[in-house]
Amino acid sequence: MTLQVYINGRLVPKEQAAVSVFDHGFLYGDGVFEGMRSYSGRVFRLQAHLDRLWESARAIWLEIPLSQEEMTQAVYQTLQANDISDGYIRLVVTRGAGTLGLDPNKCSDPQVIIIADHIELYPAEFYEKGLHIITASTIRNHPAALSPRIKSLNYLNNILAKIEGLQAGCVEALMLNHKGEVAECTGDNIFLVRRGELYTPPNDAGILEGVTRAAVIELARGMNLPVHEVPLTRHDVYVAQECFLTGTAAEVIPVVRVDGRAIGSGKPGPVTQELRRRFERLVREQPDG
Ligand code: PXG
Repeated sequence: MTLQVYINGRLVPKEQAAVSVFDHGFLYGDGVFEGMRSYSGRVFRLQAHLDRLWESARAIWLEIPLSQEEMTQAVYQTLQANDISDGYIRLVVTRGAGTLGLDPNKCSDPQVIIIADHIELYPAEFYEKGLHIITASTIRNHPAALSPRIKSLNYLNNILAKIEGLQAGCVEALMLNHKGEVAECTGDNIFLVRRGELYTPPNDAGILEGVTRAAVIELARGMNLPVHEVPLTRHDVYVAQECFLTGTAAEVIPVVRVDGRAIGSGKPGPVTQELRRRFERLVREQPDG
């Protein structure tokens, strides 16, 4: 069966789902997006993803031509049309077609696209053995240039860091912020365990406010595990007992080596494994929203 893509209120076969070459999303990366997952037919934390999409849009002066209720219906309609219960959902809102100039006022028709597909998971081995990552030399966008809190269609910053990681044989790469502090990875947030407590960079450290990150913080608090959202340096990473990443695609994934150094025992640690187990339970239990 051909994948059906939602575009501006219609479901069409993927070959027909297209935007104009004059779309400012294409010409300038002028738009916003979300990546979400559904588990057993329910979208995990849909409301949090919609809120982030709407905030990203507001930050770039883009009005989404749908209500959140309409977007919710469209998301489920797209999942059902493709008979997907465990999948990946990409929401994209572009500025729409305009002229070859920058002026967003010349764009009249924001494009709303929903793609629901089967998810490509990391191999089980990555979760059992843990990831090796490196620190990229490409830093996260300076917040005064383009706030990392905006999930915009311009991901070049992260793509350049991802290339550095791939060239070093790593599927993820650590990015620092403009102050040299630890920010996040190219598509995942980072956590450390030290003396049995959890550490993660704060929202103003130049990170995307991850939905998975927020869920893991809640889980940790439910385990009476103190969570510190504080600025971190690479030194903190190197001396941590455990390190793991969180993200919609990876969920909770252990990191066992950073820049060639073993983290803690060099094996996935007990806190990481317990949080991963609890997260797996949470995504299956979670009511809509
Ligand atoms: N940081 C960045 C820069 C991200 O892009 C996260 C952290 C994790 O956020 P969530 O809300 O997912 O916990 C992201 C999320 C992809 C892909 O296709 C990227 C993300 C999510 C899903 C898929 O590479 N980025």
